[in-house]
Amino acid sequence: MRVMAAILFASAAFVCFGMFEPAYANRSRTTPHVDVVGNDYAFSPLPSRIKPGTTIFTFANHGKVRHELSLARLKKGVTVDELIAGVKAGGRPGDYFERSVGILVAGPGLSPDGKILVDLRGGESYLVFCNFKDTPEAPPHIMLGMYSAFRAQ
Ligand SMILES: [Cu+2]
Repeated sequence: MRVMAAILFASAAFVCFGMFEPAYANRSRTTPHVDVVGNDYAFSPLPSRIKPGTTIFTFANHGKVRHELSLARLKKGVTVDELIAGVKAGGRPGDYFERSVGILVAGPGLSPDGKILVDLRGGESYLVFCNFKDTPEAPPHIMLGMYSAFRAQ
């Protein structure tokens, strides 16, 4: 349990790394990045707000099953609570998206080779989620709490 708390703390720290560059920094070398860690079945906490503009998302799977980091921009006015309620009622997450931005997939204990480079739009809300299932009958991981949202602001 103590090890788990340490991992979660470290994960939260990674999310902030590189996001608050000083004004004098060389922008071409310091594209802000958000390093997201996935566990069974949650993502490391994301900031509720992330600065708009070019941003890199990375993914590391610290869990024991395969996970994805799926990043989507929500339709205007849609809240995460509405989306989750809609999915619980049998809807698909995509019904609430303006656009799917990108997907990273990683097996247990692994990171994908790629990253997501996204131009975050100011005033828009984004969802990070995993829609994988452990078995065809099991609920998708988003229903187990594997999602996190933020606003580009
Ligand atoms: Cu998952």
